[in-house]
Amino acid sequence: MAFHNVYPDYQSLITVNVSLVHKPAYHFQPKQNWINDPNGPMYYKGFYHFFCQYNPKGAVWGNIVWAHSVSQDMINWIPLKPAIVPSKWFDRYGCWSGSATILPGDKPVILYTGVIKETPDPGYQVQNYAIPANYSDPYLQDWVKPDNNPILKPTRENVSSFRDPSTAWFNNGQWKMLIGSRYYDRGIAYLYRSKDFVKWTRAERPFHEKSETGMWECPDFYPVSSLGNRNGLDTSTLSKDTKYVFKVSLDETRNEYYTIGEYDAINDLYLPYNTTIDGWAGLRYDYGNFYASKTFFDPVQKRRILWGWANESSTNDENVAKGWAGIQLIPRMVWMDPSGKQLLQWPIRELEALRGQNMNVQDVNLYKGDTMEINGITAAQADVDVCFKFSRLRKAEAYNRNWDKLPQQDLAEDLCGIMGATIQGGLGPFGILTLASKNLEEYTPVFFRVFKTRVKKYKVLMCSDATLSSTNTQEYKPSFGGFVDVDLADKKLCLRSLIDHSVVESFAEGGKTVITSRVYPELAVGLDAHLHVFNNGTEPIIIERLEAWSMNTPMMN
Ligand code: DQQ
Repeated sequence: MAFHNVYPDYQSLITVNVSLVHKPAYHFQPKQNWINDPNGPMYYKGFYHFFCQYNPKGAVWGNIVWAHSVSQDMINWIPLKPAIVPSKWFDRYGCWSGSATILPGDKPVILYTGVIKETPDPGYQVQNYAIPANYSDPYLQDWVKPDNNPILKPTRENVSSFRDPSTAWFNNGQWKMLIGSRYYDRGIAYLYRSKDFVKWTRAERPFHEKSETGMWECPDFYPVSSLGNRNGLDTSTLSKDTKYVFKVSLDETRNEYYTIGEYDAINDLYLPYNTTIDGWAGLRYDYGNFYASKTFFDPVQKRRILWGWANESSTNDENVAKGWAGIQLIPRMVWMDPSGKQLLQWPIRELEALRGQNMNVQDVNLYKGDTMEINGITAAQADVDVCFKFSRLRKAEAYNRNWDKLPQQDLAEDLCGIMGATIQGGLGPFGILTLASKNLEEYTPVFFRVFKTRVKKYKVLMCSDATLSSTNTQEYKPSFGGFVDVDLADKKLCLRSLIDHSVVESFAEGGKTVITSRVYPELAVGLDAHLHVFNNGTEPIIIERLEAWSMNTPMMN
């Protein structure tokens, strides 16, 4: 849904009622109203700071300011007043997305996009900076926008496609940062250099660009350790062993993709390896509802953390009626997979402190058509971690070799739509039924199905299918899917799902493939929600180990 559409009739409708029915409990969100992109995450003097795009009036996009919260664990949040709100000629029509950079001497600076005119659609964009009014306030409650703003104006051809400054990095005596843009259908990340963080000059060549990808929003660029090391790196780290990640959010498809590559620090160019697809069919952090993501380096725990926004799948009218829209997904640690081909992601371990009442299952067989309920936990607010084993791969269904000609994301989604959890298979479908109603009128299955290619390789499909999630017919109910890059030598597949009322965030195989679904059951609500494990393949599956926890509710804004 292209939310940049302004809904004049909706954007200033004041929220009167907040419905808690589908409101997530442990995912980041304000008390009410609309949020979108994560902005400027950082750590400062004992607190994690988080900002995001926020409509202070109502529950659809519009009137955008930077909401601000602080936390000591990124799970419990204290709300502060919005940090950046339209107040000057250079941001009168909106304070759009941006990033934080910590300058030497522990001095944070925010770069953000200001909208100075409403035309041309979606607005005339410039780049601004803001600095703390009082560096000794660990909450950084007040921000100053100096009068020498804007620091960057667009060129004639990209006045309305010039936004979302990245975190800056420092090398060869200068600061560097990226701005998302396009030229017709060519997505572009422009690189700017500065010695003083105020006067910026555009590099002659874009940092990276790609035809037929449309406007690049929220570019993110960072180093990752490549030595099988989970430690994150500060954005300015430059070493021979380091690999780089470059991510863009595609306005046209509302998906993101990332590549892994090299950084040419002399010419300030990004060079993706030819082993990763550079285009909309590239790798995704999340094959479901996930957009405008941004990472930051956590200097305390030496890790890189990824934040991503999950929009609602409900209609504008429904959002206005419930009084809120948009959540941030649980912050994820990201690091390089030992294969070097992709990243791995895992919910930050601080989340585990919310785990309460617990259920365990071990060594239980699931034969074709079996479902088993996991009782004793609050299934609408839970964390489930399960590993499935099987003794043979022989029954895996044939993988049609023509499928390889299709973009893998489309294929995965199509297969999940056609071969849902109820369609019997060989090795799979097996997995969990989340947010299930008592008599299974509603449920959101998260499951695996294994295919065998002609060269005796296995293709593992992961699905998170909202088709039957709700008896409400108005919602968007996609069958999200992604492939999981494993060889199955250990004949085992593991899955973790974070279930939180209207969000199911699922991690396969230690974070190789991740899918988030937003769903709004009518019956499987609160204490009427159930959790099951199931197998609908002819090959028996063994639940090697399942642990499920009721999740407690943190302090949430
Ligand atoms: N959201 C912001 C823009 C950004 C878009 C406006 C991405 O800065 O390009 O709310 O979701």
